[in-house]
Amino acid sequence: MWGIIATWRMAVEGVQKAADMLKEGGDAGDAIEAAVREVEDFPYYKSVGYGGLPNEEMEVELDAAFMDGDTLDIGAVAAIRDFANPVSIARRLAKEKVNNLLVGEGAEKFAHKEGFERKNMLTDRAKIHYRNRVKEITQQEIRPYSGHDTVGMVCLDTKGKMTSATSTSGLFMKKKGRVGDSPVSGSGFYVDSKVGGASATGLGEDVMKGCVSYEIVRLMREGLHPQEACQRAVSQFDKELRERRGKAGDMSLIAMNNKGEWGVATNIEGFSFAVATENLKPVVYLTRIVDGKCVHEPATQEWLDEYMRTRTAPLVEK
Ligand code: SD4
Repeated sequence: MWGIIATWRMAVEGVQKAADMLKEGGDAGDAIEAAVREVEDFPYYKSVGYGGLPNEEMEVELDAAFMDGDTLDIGAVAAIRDFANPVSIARRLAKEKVNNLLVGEGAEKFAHKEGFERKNMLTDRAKIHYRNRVKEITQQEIRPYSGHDTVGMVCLDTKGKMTSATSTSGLFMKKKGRVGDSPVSGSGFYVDSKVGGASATGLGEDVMKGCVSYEIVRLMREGLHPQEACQRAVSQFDKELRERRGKAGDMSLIAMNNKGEWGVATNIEGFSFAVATENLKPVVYLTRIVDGKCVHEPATQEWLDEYMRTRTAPLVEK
């Protein structure tokens, strides 16, 4: 069995690419890296890689992680600037014995020495978003921007190896140096090939409070199906946050176990994800919350067309 699951519609081209590799017996590390890079390189996605939205200083600071579920190796970078594919830097770091999580300038120096491609990640389009946002923002609190799209994935190859990876520009207008859940083990991602893996998108500050990706893997280890594990972890933690803090940030989690079974849960309307397995060709699903339970339906062609149209629509400066 092989499979890959990823947050948001934007991941489907990468999922397709990974599926092509996995069905030929490709490695889960290579497949997930190729899939995440595909998202990082597409300039119209506003929360990942090139074209990602900047922090309050108008700099694009990126977070990314990679985990190998066989060895439990982890590599992650946080607040890194001017490199094209943070997920590849994270994967390279995962091979190091020490220094698995590097931030800011240290991460940039490592990437430079390792020969990674430098790239100015701030696009003209992102600059317009920035200037428009500056005009709106004065009294608003910072939260995931509408259409916020961190990519998080879990992958299983035919040898039973599992991997997990994330990549994000974090929250639009975040403070310089702010790091979310995406490069933090157990929060934005976790994977153990003996069980399965999970990954998150949403408000990092809240996801980190519950180590939600690890919690889902823990529940799967106890025998829960990935869908039940995601549902229980997200519902319980959402409730916990509301009881203790009066509100809960956006939280959407995807998971897959080592049999290729998968699950998704969210506390928001409008979450989409992409999945492919040996038995399922790459497909985009939309999740609705019905009586407190997440229900997934394949996205219609109309929805898919509208998604691309709005993502690539001309942008006017306000
Ligand atoms: C963060 N979790 O930096 C990320 C943001 C995100 O979709 O997921 N946006 O907090």
